[in-house]
Amino acid sequence: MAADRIVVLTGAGISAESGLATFRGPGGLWEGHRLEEVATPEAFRRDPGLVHRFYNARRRRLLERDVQPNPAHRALARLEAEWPGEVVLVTQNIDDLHERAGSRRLLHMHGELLRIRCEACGQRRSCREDIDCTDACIACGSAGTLRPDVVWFGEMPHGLERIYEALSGCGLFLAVGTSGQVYPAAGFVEAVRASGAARTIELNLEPSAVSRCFAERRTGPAARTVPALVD
Ligand code: BJW
Repeated sequence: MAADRIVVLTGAGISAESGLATFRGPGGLWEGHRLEEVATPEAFRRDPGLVHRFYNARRRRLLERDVQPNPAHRALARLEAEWPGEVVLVTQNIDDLHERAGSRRLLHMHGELLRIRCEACGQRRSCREDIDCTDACIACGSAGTLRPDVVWFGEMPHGLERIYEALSGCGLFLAVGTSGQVYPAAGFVEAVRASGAARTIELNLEPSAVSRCFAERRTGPAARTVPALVD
């Protein structure tokens, strides 16, 4: 049964051809900053205005008409619909392009851009507008306590127990468009290899930090390599 399970891990590279910037490298989202210094709860406390402006801009970009799922997102949705076994899609991305492409069994391990949460009462809600650091929470009325519902460095990613359960004994593990620089996601391939004889395939434009851990590699843009693998 588990050997029929496919686990797919996606990263920023899968959404690049939909018009969303990746993090690292030239033109990356945090160019000129050390990502580990800005994507942290401490950075948010230091300068909440800057962090809100950054996520407001990304939220607005995500909601622009030209940002749409690309053939890679759609191929993974088809895989879920058509594979007779189980497909578990784990994304590090905070965009909603997998949902829009039709994926249903999806886990956002680093949170979601279109959600905010209140640090005072914990309420989470969907959000498609700009957030200001003085805005009040509609549930508890506290002002200045809203933050993007995303996972920064030093915070616990979502769903890890379910993810490791799915990885354990799966038949195929695919990693698409991720640089392999952020843990625990970068360690998933090792966990799979340690737990059984799964086939492991990396799809990326270039070698990642963990390429050597994969048995197979497909090089090229995800919008080409993912449909070629799935169909
Ligand atoms: C294409 C393409 C095309 C481009 N087609 N491909 C073990 C060892 C060392 C350190 C740690 C460790 N375990 C934990 C840590 C600490 C830390 C960490 O990893 N640090 C590293 C710097 C080493 N990890 C954490 O803190 C994590 N939490 C944790 O481990 O909790 C456990 C714990 C907590 C507390 C106490 C005790 C234990 C949390 C990590 C959170 C990461 N958050 C971010 C921001 C999310 C919100 C947002 O989006 O703004 O997540 S950082 C950023 O990096 C974002 C991404 O999801 C993540 C990964 O980036 P990704 O997707 O790989 O993008 P890029 O840009 O790096 O790469 C793009 C790739 O695509 C490239 O390879 C291109 O080639 C490719 N590409 N175009 C195909 N068309």
